Amino acid sequence: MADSAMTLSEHLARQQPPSLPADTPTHKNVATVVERFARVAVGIAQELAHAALRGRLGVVGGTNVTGDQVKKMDVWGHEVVVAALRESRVCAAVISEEAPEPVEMKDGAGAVVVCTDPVDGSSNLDVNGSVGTIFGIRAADGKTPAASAALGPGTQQPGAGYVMYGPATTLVYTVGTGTHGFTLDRASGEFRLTHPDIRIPRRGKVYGINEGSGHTWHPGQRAFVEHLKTQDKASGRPYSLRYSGAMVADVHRTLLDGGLFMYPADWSDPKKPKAKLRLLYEVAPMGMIVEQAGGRASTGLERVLDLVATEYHQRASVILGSPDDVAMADEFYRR
Ligand code: FDP
Repeated sequence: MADSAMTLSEHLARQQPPSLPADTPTHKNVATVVERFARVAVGIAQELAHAALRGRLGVVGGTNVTGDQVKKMDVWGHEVVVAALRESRVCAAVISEEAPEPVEMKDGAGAVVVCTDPVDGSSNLDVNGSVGTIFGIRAADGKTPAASAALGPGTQQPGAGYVMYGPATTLVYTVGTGTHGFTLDRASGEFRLTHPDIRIPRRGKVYGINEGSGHTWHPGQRAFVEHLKTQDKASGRPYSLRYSGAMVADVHRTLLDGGLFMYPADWSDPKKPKAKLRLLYEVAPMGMIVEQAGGRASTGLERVLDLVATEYHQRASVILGSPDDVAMADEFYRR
């Protein structure tokens, strides 16, 4: 099967994205970005496999702009992703978790702005757990700084994707024509189509959340998780809890098996709820991927793709997954 399945490039060439506003980049530019991420992912997967042997595990010291401890692989991942996107010549700017300011690319043709978390879930690195790369694509608008074009709602993304580095390296992308999954054939270095047109189950049996923070949640969130844990055979409860601590791995499981991935905000001060995950390069791309698979992505109070970013490293809460499960979560927030 592996050798005959369609390659990522062949698949991208067959997509006909829905018509987008005139200022959106061409499908070719968006496809170029997806292919660049695929190419760089082959190198990241290899580096991850040998990181302990090459002294690449551990922290560099210091925290990034969003306050996370920076790992050596975070810095290396940022450098290789930015270099690959620069070389593609279709990027006007890159917004990366590991750079306080966007990287402007004046030498490129500049059709797109890419938002990325090059190595997401990096607290899993030192324990040989799964990690990922997430990217969201935005149309450049010719203005300076170019990165400011990314400050719109997630509905304006012409494409998004992620790579999961687990037992296999998997790439999942959407350009608005469904959500499609590919597996890296390590022998040839090609990503081949293994999960065409992923459809998330309408309802699941699993939820993923950091329950240790339960005391900080919105009352609706607390009541909802209690509901999921309460036994009721007729409605398939209790749900099981699965949480890897890496967004990519938790979203990937949710996409394939259904259920929920949730990272709610800290509502300890209800006047200033504090979210953790980042809107431009975590929540919005994953929101598009899940919606394109027939799922939903919400904050509990609104659709995440309608959230408008005003800052590059803005945070947002997220409840994503099976449409009926997310609708149920929204209902608990409204009560
Ligand atoms: P990490 O801090 O390890 O980089 O992006 C942040 C993220 O991982 C997500 O990948 C993950 O879902 C979440 O944080 C885990 O946070 P908690 O440790 O607070 O559960």
